[in-house]
Formats: sequence, C-alpha cells, structure tokens
Amino acid sequence: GAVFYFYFAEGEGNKLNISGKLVKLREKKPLVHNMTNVVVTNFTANGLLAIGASPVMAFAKEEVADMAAIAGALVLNIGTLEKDLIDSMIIAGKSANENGVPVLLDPVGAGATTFRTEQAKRILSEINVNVLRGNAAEVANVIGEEWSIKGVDAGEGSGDVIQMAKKAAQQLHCTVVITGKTDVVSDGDQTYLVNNGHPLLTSVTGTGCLLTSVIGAFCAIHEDHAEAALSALVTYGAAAEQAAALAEAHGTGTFQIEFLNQLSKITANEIEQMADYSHETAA
Ligand code: ATP
Ligand code: TZP
Ligand code: MG
Ligand code: MG
Repeated sequence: GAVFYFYFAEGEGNKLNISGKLVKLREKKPLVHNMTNVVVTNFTANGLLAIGASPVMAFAKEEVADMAAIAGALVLNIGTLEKDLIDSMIIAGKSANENGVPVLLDPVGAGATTFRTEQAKRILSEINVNVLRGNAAEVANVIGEEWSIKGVDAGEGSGDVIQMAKKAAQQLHCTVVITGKTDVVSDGDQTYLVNNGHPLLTSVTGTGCLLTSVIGAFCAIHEDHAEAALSALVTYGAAAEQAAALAEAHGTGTFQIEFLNQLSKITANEIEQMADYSHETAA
C-alpha cells in the first residue's frame, strides 16, 4: 500500500532506514531459536510474537543442531546455565555457524560468579558469535575488565561504555551492544548511541533477555548486524516509551503487558518520529 511505498522510498535517502527493517521483519516473520533461561522463556516468546517474529525454544542435544540450522537467528542466554546446557549451546552454535545463521550471546550475570564468566568465555572461544549483548558489567567481565556486578543487574561501575563497546567488538570480532540508559552498538568500525527507552524497563525481569532475542530477529532479516541492532534498539525503546505513557500510573505489571501491546502495535511512522540516536564512523 501507500504507507509501505513511502517508507522504502524514504529509505533510499536514509541508508539506515530504521523503520523499514521492522516492516521487513513483520513481512518475513523470521524463526528465532532461543536457548534462554527459565525466568524469561514465556516473556521472550510473547515478545518475539508481538514484534512479528516466530519464536522457538529448543534445548536438547539431540535436536538443537537441526533447529539452529533452519532458524533465522540463534540466541544463547546463560541466565540459568548448567554445564549440560552450555554443551548443548555449543552444538547449536556450531550448526548455526556452519549454516550461516547469526548467533547472539547474552552473558547474563557474567562476573557474578566464576562459572558464568568462564562459560561465557567458553562459548565465545568455541563459536563464532556475531552479536554480544549485555549490560556494562557483563560485557566488561567477558573481556576481562574490572566492573562490579550484583547478581544479574549491572551494579555500580564507572568507565567509558563507548570505548568499552569498541574495544570488545575489536577484541571479539563481533558486534557488541551495551545497554543501559543510553545503549551503545559497535562493530569496531561503526558506532551508534541510542537514547530511546524508559526506566520502567529496569523494573520488569527479562527485558534485557527479550531485547537480545529481538536483536536476533532483526539480524535474521538484515546482514549488517550493527544496523540491525540499531533498528532493534530504537524500536524496542520507542515501544517502551509508548507503553510507559499509557501504563506508568498503574505500575510495573501493567507496564509489562502494555509493552507487549506496543511491540505489536508500534508503526513505522511512530518509529521515525521517535527515533533518538547518533552515529559515529571510525576515522
Ligand atoms: P540489567 O540487569 O542491568 O537491568 P538487562 O540485561 O536487563 O540489564 P538493560 O540494560 O536493562 O538489560 O536493557 C534492557 C532495555 O532497557 C534496553 O532497551 C535499555 O535501553 C533499557 N534501559 C535500561 N536502563 C534504562 C534507563 N535507565 N532508562 C531508559 N531505558 C533503559
Ligand atoms: N536470574 C537469572 S536469569 C534472570 C534472573 C532474574 C533474568 C534476567 O533477565 P534480564 O533481561 O537480564 O533482566
Ligand atoms: Mg534491565
Ligand atoms: Mg540481562
């Protein structure tokens, strides 16, 4: 229809075409294979459905290679890890790598325990991870920098998250997304800062985990993973802003549901109006 044409036409003069990627995602409905934690499994599946992707959760060693091979993206999340589960993630990751399926890693709680940090590093050493997404503390710990962490929350830390994202991207040869009040995306060459979002996102468990899976859905339909992550972050943050405007007076439970509503309802036009980001190219 007319709206459709307008966005692609506009995109010709706007290389990043943030909202055009959401339109494509909703058309293609990519399958996202999630090996995620027991806390967020249902929320992740509903959030992916809301945005227009097709979620599947599969963990068994006997099937993960086959599932990853047919997926548009594979998301590995160590939130409630066990040794056997990580072994299964390695099998899935190798299959994704062999089949050209993008692999995302959410190193939930890296730095909180030695086991988490070691297993996150093991995944990064045995698999070609395309996108690493975590809070500042998690990313710092994965690349061996000092940053305090309390459980799975970021905790107090200081440091330049922009420099850390660039350093991590160069060191790990992947796209790195560090989230917080301002989100940073870097592939070591192109760097984006995103200001969309709302503090209520920090009061609902699984909003980071779902975000990693949503970035996976965008990576399934766009091969520049830094650009895919940028579109995902703007869309996600803008949906949260709309949800907060409608639900903030009611509290976090209503916000959680309204956020799913807004992931499903946000339009390309609203995203273009609300997008709040900047772009820096390496000199
Ligand atoms: P943490 O355990 O530190 O909460 P997380 O894995 O839940 O980490 P977040 O950093 O909370 O991940 O990111 C999830 C989403 O919440 C992102 O879209 C991010 O932009 C948003 N967000 C986080 N903190 C804020 C904030 N203070 N203001 C606005 N948006 C935020
Ligand atoms: N404990 C282990 S995993 C998990 C908790 C509370 C969920 C963390 O989700 P998020 O997205 O990092 O807030
Ligand atoms: Mg959070
Ligand atoms: Mg998290």
